[in-house]
Amino acid sequence: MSIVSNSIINADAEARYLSPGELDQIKAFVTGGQRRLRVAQVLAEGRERIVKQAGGALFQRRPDVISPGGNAYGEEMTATCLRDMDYYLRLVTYGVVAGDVTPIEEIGVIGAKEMYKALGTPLEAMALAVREMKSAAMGLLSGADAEEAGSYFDYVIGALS
Ligand SMILES: CCC1=C(C)/C(=C/C2=NC(=C\c3[nH]c(/C=C4\NC(=O)[C@H](C)[C@H]4CC)c(C)c3CCC(=O)O)/C(CCC(=O)O)=C2C)NC1=O
Repeated sequence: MSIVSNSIINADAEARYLSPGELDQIKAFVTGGQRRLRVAQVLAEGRERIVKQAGGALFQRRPDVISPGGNAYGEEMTATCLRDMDYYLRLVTYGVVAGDVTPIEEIGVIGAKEMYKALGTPLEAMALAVREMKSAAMGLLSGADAEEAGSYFDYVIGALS
């Protein structure tokens, strides 16, 4: 949920106009809009490169996950692993656009740890995969753009740790 819809829901629940404080927050959200859209676009356009580079780094640091007995062993499982990485990158772009972690939380965080435990997917390796995607993404962004995106990657890393 973005700050706009959230503020409206809160204000309407009390049948009141948006407060000056809420309008200020919305103003900041709108002012940062161009930047957030630019960041989301860079990440979306760089998705293949980001996932490929981060996947390579992950498998180099955790060869066990793609070795016999590993959760991502075999072509199909490795592809599923890379797909999950792309899922989280996509969710990061949702967070960037919304300016809020709620979409990431609702789509990909609630119940995720339990699910990965049930699948036998090592959570530290999953978190490492997202950390490697952050590193790869940082190579495509700079300054405030990198900071903006970085905070959503950090949210996912924290949520999977
Ligand atoms: C958009 C929200 C969303 C998420 C997050 C999601 C994750 C997700 N990952 C899954 C499997 C999986 N996820 C992985 C991932 C990995 N294994 C490792 O060792 C690595 C550390 C890691 C890659 C970095 C693997 C290998 C499987 C298949 C496991 C299996 O079938 O035994 C599954 C089980 C069903 C399936 O195979 O598709 C789900 C639901 N699905 C969703 O809809």
